[in-house]
Amino acid sequence: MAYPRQPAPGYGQQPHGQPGQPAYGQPAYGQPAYGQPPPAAGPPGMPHGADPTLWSWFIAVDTDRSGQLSVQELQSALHNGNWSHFNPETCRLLISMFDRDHSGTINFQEFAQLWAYIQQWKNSFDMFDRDRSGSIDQGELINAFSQMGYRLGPEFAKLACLRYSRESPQSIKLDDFIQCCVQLKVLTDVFRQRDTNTNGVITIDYENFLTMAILHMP
Ligand SMILES: [Ca+2]
Ligand SMILES: [Ca+2]
Repeated sequence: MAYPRQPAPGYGQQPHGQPGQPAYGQPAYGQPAYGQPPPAAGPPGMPHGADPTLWSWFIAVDTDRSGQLSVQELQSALHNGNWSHFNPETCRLLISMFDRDHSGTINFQEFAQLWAYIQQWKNSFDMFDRDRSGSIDQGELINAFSQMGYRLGPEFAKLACLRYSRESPQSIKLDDFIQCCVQLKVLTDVFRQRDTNTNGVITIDYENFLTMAILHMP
């Protein structure tokens, strides 16, 4: 596998904008556009400006009525295209990314951001799933890495398929794809911080390697 010597634009990023950011010129999430009437009152307890559908969903999966979603509760809210639930590792990873107050659970506001983030990955996933099979195979993964700005060879894509696929023959569902891309990005960012002359090579001793792995492996 080769580390990109000259990162392409959007290196390691989703092709479509930044997670959680509204598109330029779009109203922020949950905010009415200028000149639009305010949204109708939603279900009881709904935060001001919230999406009523998303709120209904949140309270439906918050089975212990804590106002927060645990890994298990989030798992029951998230599905792949074939209606299989997201795997617990991806749910844990997503919670760790959006749990701003480090409570180990996510509140409604954090859930809304997480939801928007997943929708962006879903759009990318659908674009990379060229044969519309509902999963990403090795060939599609090679193209996905390339489109995201990574310069990784077919051998790495083969390994990633083996690592992240839960099925035989190997194919990657949306939850596995998100997990793969998030981990790849975090580890690439850590590598790049040390690769100060951007030649794709770092020198690291044993203990530093373990420290890097323990601190940064999402
Ligand atoms: Ca809860
Ligand atoms: Ca496919």
